[in-house]
Amino acid sequence: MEEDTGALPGKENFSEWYNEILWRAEIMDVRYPVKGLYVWHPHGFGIRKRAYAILRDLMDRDHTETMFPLLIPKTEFMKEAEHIKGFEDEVYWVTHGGRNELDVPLALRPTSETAIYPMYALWIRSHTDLPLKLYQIVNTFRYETKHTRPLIRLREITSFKEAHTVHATREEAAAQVEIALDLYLEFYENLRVPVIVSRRPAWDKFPGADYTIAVDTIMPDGKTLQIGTVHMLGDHFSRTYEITYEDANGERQYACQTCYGISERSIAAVISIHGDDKGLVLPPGVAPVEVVIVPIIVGKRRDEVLAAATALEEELRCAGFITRLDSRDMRPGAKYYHWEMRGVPLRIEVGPRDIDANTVVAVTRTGRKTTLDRRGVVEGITSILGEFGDEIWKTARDAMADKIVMADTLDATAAAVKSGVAVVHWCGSQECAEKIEAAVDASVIGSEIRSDLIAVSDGPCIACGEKGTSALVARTY
Ligand code: P5A
Repeated sequence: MEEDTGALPGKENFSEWYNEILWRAEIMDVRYPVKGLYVWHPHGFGIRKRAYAILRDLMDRDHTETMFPLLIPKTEFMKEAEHIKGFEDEVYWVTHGGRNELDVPLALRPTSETAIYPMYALWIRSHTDLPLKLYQIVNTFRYETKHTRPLIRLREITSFKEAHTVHATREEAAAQVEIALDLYLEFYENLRVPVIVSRRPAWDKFPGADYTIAVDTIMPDGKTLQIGTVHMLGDHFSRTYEITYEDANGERQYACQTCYGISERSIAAVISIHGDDKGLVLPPGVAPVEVVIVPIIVGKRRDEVLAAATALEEELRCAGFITRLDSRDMRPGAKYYHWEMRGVPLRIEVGPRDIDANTVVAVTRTGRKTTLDRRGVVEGITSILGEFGDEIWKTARDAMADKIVMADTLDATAAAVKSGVAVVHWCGSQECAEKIEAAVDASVIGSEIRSDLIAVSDGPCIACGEKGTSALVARTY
């Protein structure tokens, strides 16, 4: 691929910055000729691969991975009324096999409840079969009519992690909602992406759910991005699909269910939250290259420098770092630019002077420079990468805190949502939410807020003055 050496647009022009970084840092190619479908570049996929390895590990603690078919018969898809209403405008239908029209049209899954639950009805017989906790990581298709955007609003979601659990009681299902939220918080802490958890208003819950708890982050332009949702399904689907079990007394009961999902929006969040004007900034845990070694080759000591760099690469690989030696015949400055754009957390420079002094120079992606003793290089890098992860976590949390504004009036809310998220008092009624939304040109996205960056309280609703409690108002992706 040809090397581009132009500067990125400043991150204050976030939308432009985002579009440019996707190709300059080789994350996605947006030229695929179907709207809403994009192609992963290997570097972007490397980030996805590591992030999803973390997600898989978290899920595997307490769930089992599986894989269901992509195609769902219309007869199954159309069974749950609310679910149909929520998704019918977003479904792609397969109607033909070759030149033959199919007897039963097949939906490309927009999500897999209606593929999985008929099978759960066959599998679950007794209370001893419960709880059942399965997940899959698959592609799903949604004919989105809002503006599509790479990694953020896709028509083919390539990395849809969906979990579907079944429980004997509502209490157990409610407890599972909390377990899922904890898993998602841990996942995002690994990605160094700060989040806010809140309960979606009833009209904004998942189609077919009792209630939805969402995980949002705040993007650099102040809009929120929903990067995960956990749904309490109650017995809506179990009644539709006859998911029943025999309890200890021999009586048939409807099961209670939850489901929860994360998509490649998680990768969009990593890119957007940490990146800067020089390119990506990747947390060490998800960087496809953690350490890049750049030999500083001058004159006659070329072979000696390359041998020292190769030995260092070998040592770092053995120590478990994902390491790349960049021995291309290019100026060091061009290499620095290349790897900074791609977000590599740490660059190690090895030149003749370092060989003489038995040192190497380590420079983090955020520009912190340290001279390390060559003998203690593994320990040195381990601690620098640890500190680097903490540094970007703090930067991200501070940036999020700066974008959260307490607002007491509609005017203050309207001002706050121009560049961030407003925390207001709201009585919980749809009528007041509509008033607020019309007045401030943003949405009431959630209440029952959980975030250590937000102090929640009771107070008069900013629309009607009646008793209210803290709620989030934001422009959303
Ligand atoms: C939970 C998993 C569901 O589909 N069924 C199985 C439930 N929930 S959801 O809220 O509709 O989607 C889960 C998360 O997926 C992301 N997401 C998307 N990402 C990219 N492009 C899209 N078109 C898209 N739609 C949803 C969101 O992060 C959402 O929270």
